[in-house]
Amino acid sequence: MFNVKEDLKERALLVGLVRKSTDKEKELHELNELEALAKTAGAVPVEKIIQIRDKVDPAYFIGKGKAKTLYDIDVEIILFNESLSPSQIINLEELTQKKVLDRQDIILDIFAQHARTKSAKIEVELAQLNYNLTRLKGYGHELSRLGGGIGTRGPGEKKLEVDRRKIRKRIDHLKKELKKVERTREIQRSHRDGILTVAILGYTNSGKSTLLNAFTNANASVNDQLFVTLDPLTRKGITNKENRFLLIDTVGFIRGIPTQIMASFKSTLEEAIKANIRLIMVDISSEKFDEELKETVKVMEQLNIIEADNILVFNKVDRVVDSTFLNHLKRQNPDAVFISAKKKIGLNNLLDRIDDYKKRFRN
Ligand SMILES: Nc1nc2c(ncn2[C@@H]2O[C@H](COP(=O)(O)OP(=O)(O)OP(=O)(O)O)[C@@H](O)[C@H]2O)c(=O)[nH]1
Ligand SMILES: [Mg+2]
Repeated sequence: MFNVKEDLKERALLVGLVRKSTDKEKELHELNELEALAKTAGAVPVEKIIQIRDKVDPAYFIGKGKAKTLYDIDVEIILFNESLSPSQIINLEELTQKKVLDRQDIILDIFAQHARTKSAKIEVELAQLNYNLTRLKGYGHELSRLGGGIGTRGPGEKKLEVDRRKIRKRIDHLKKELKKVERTREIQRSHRDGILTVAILGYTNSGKSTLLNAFTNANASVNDQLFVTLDPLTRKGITNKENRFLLIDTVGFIRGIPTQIMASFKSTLEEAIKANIRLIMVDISSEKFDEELKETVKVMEQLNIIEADNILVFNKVDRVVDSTFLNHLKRQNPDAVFISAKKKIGLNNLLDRIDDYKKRFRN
């Protein structure tokens, strides 16, 4: 049957660039992740290409010759795996006659669509407007070039402001609103005195919300998509020794997370920063789980929480069939806890670890 809705979706070509042909495999993995991002944003990825070049072309990123060939590909969007400069975007759009977006655009678009609460909406719109401002700098070029669809909508499907003067005014307004939200959160936190707070951090799709649901009756949204959770969600949990604790689920991380997002999500991440313990979730069934852990550690370093009390949690053990791999990982990470949040395996060990911290917390 002819599917009208599907037909209205924007088709996307995904483009990656590598400096050496040996980096192709890693780039392909990243393009697969970009494909998941594009789908989550509502696009239909139709093709992936990887260009090999010693150096990035300052004018056309992948080089003018290669860029020219993209004109003939039947898609609405060309999605690049790296950030593009404003002039590269303009040049590429002129040459290909298609909408050109980068990794940050697509992440921001997903965030805009998934923002539910007032604070998440403010944070996302702030990040989008700040990102767009950097692109308007020095160019008379208007973002209205994008028309509609992915890359142009703010939270609640509202069209994003494109006028530079109005963007600045809107940013000032949003910042004031965010201050109010932060004050409310601060008050809420001060009411929690004496209860151990445990935040769940980790790469997107690692199973953070699944763990929250397993430990509490949170009913948090769980989905095999990226960035399902944006707002911190706090629920009460209890250990086997009847110690009460507060478990906080929060926004996931991803490679190349826009710095604007990091800055805007500071108030959301504050929940994790201020928590007594952080569970660092890793999906060990992911092919590149080590890279994902590295990315998480990088963000935690930026937030200055890497030296604090953290428990490494390897999740989705039920999906690992290779016991040699699992044993090797256990030997390498003697302090980590291995669980399946979904199948409820190893959860008691994790609760016992929280109890251990609770003892120290009291003293
Ligand atoms: N097999 C298996 N799947 C799991 C496990 N934990 C989570 N999942 C699945 O992994 C997917 C992502 O889980 P979520 O809990 O939504 O992950 P998240 O970290 O909250 O993701 P975001 O909020 O999108 O960043 C879902 O399809 C879950 O059912 C597990 O232990 N085993
Ligand atoms: Mg989640």
